[in-house]
Amino acid sequence: MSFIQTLVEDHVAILTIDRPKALNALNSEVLSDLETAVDGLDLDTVRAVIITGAGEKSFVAGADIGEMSALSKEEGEAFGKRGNDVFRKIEQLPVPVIAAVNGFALGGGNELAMSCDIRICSENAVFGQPETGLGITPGFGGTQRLARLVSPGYAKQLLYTAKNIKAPEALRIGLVNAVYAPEELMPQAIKMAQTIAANAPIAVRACKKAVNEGLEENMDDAIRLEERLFGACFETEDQVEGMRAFLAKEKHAPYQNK
Ligand code: DAK
Repeated sequence: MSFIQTLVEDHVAILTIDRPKALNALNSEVLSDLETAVDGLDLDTVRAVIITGAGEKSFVAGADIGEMSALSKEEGEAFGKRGNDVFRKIEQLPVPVIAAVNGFALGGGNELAMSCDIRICSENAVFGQPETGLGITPGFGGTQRLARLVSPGYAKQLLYTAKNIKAPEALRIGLVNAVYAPEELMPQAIKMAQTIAANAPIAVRACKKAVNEGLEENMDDAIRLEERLFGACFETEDQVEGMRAFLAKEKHAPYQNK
């Protein structure tokens, strides 16, 4: 039995982390199951992914403290690499990934959410990097992604104080894009995923690549990257149909990923 439930409908995949006894904390098995679920996505069909947590209380309450408590230095580094490899795979999935944060997103939970392209959350969501209070640093990319997503100063405040923040503050600092009533979170995540899935898949993938890879480059190289990706969209069936329909004042045919 897997700790990840996968549901695919209408080009949208929903991956639910399902370990409610430990508030969906990430142990090695959950990480392996998550990687298997991500590897198993049929990217010919899936155009957007949602990651969420089972239950109403927690997205992911962090890496598993019980499992980490007895690790040696070498094992700690290996555990960090394990999580980083899986989260990097999520970050580099060709299709957009939305984190629907339905409660606690602490430590590895916040790090998982930050590996996704877009974060939305419920009103009861709580974010934080409690690691320094446990005698460790974040180990699944938290120091790097947090400093890039919010200001370096705010990231350092969260890292050094180990204090959690609630949904409105996460919204204020740009860690999440929107906050919803708990019962609205998944419908809104699905609506956003379906909107993405209805757009031309080659163009959407190119946007993800342009933003992610461009941010690692200087502006001249980043702009060149955008030019190449922009050029590659032309002569695709979807570009031809999208522009034909606009000029004919018609609704375009469903995009084919071609
Ligand atoms: N690990 C393991 N079990 C956890 C857990 C976690 N992170 N969080 C919660 N649980 C378990 C609790 O132990 C409890 O289990 P039982 O006692 O029922 O068996 C069950 O979930 C329910 O939790 P509570 O009874 O505590 O529920 P409350 O509502 O009272 O509190 C809470 C909810 C989320 C505020 C509290 O559970 C809590 O503070 N949890 C720990 C949150 C936390 O500190 N998370 C960050 C973990 S550190 C690295 C690699 C990775 C990382 C760092 C370094 N390297 C390799 C360098 C990542 C680190 C982290 O993520």
